[in-house]
Amino acid sequence: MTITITAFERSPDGGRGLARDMPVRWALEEVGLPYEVRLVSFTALKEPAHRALQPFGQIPSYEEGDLVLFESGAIVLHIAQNNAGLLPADVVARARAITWVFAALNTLEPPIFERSLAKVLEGGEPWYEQRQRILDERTRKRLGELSSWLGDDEWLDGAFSAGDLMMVSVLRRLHGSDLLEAFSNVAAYVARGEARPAFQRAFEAQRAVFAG
Ligand code: GTB
Repeated sequence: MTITITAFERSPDGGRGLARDMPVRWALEEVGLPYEVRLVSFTALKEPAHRALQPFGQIPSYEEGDLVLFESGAIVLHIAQNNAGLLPADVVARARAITWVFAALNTLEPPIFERSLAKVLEGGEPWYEQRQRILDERTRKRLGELSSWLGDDEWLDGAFSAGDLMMVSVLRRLHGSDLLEAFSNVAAYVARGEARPAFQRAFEAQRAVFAG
């Protein structure tokens, strides 16, 4: 069955793979599923045809036969639950891996996302520096906690899983700041994720859109 996802026709990140089609592409590459990409303009995102797939007028959406999904986390979990490679077979280990998907999206991402949003939306405000310091501190706290958990391990909870895929995807937003580099084991963890052949294929595919 053909899988079709949506992605930005012109991503504001200039091909750095920070938009949320990237974890979906990466998951599909990890499990070896072919997929097609429908590129959507900012105008088309808000039109009824796209909102029928993604109620909030955003990318990514995911179509597989009659099944339509949105929310990158739900899409990655769907892919992981129905194909080998991203979730362990053992029930307990599987539940732990799923827990890390939520930890990435619900615990790590909020301060990281808020920080990058503040830069774009509030960068010109007189109080921006002060706000940025607070958001940096919140981010640093979570990175410190993650760093302590990870220690010298390769991945968060045993073998590479959807939890690592989502965590690395979230942490990549910190590239260009000095926050990630302050936690050398976390920086090395992100680099390990980015070095995976499936990540590389996904990254090149989204970069080609921007270059093309
Ligand atoms: N919770 C949803 C999910 O996880 O799927 C959020 C989806 C979402 O935020 N989509 C964004 C979008 O479509 C693109 S990824 N925005 C358009 C709109 O809302 O009108 C967020 C994003 C955008 C740009 C960059 N960047 O340029 O670096 C990074 C991330």
